[in-house]
Amino acid sequence: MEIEQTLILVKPDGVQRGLIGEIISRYERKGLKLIGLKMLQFSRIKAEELYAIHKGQPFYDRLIEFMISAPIVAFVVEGANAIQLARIINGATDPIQSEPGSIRGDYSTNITRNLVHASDCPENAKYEIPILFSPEELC
Ligand code: 3AN
Repeated sequence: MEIEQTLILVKPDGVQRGLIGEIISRYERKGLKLIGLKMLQFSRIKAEELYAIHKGQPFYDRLIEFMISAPIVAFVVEGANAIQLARIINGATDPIQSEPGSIRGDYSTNITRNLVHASDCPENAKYEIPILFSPEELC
């Protein structure tokens, strides 16, 4: 069993819709440990750093504009298989495939405004967490 850390973001739509508590509580009740938490508004530079792997995709510009448009909540959770578990808790990117019971399955119909982000593999978690959290900000 691998103890992992992963970056979760409540995107601007999740903040605006009043779903911060609902989203965080799904991670807590699963048993993942919250080790860092903050609210912020992305600078364009940091949003582009986070989504560097998507540069060139047709949805890239829309994604960046959306992510910098309003405040987000960022948090880091830790636990056994946290990366894969977070993807299951969030649900599939495509709203037609996100299962009821997942955050996107329960609350989103839109592929861009899809409430949450979670790192998709250990390498990306190690790349993404330091973009938003210094080591001192993680407990
Ligand atoms: P996920 O957030 O499920 O890991 P990624 O990492 O493939 O999905 O994509 C990052 C973000 O880019 C998604 N959360 C979504 O907002 C946006 N996105 C991904 N694929 C598309 C697409 N085909 N059309 C529009 N937006 C997309």
